[in-house]
Amino acid sequence: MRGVIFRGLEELVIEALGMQAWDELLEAYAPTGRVYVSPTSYPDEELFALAQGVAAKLGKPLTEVLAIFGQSLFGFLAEKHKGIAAKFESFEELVLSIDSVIHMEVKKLYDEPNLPSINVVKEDDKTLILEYCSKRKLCFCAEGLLHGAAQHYSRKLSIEHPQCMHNGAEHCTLILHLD
Ligand code: MNH
Ligand code: ZN
Repeated sequence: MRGVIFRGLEELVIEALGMQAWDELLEAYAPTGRVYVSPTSYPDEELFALAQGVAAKLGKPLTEVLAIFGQSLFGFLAEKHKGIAAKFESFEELVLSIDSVIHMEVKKLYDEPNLPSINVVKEDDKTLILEYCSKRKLCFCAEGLLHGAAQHYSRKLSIEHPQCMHNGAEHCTLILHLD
């Protein structure tokens, strides 16, 4: 995973738990002297270990921490890549463009990024169906990112997750219900 994702986690942890908590997590789960640089790649296991450490500190399940992280990560990425996120006039437009525009731009900015495959179809005025597939199985993080995007457009969103890679499915299905 890119440094930018670790920086997003760092920002959230410092905000929620303070600088010392982040230093303790680095000490426990990252190699000595680790500094996260946005365009550089670091091992996925390191991100999972840090997130697990955050979960332990908060006494919350990892899935919940990944969802909270995803939600704050949306704002962080949108701020960091203002041009990309500002292209879209609505939540629906943004979500329909994750693969074809947003992550396509990411591929131009970062050398060989590790991105999921995301397919979205519009079911009706209030419903989008999203299929998520990635060997990293970060579907809970994806849910959080979608909630962050909904917040950005002041939309009320609820998500069903009837099919999940964590239960052996070949992709996750997320049903997005808008008000
Ligand atoms: Mn996007 C990684 C989903 C919006 C830039 N993105 C990921 C991952 C998920 C994801 C899930 C984790 C990797 C994986 O699952 O295999 N991203 C989304 C969703 C939205 C989204 C559901 C909107 C909602 N992403 C954005 C926006 C940007 C962005 C906006 C920036 C403009 N995403 C990234 C980058 C990575 C990433 C950068 C990390 C790539 C890497 O580590 O190589
Ligand atoms: Zn899932």
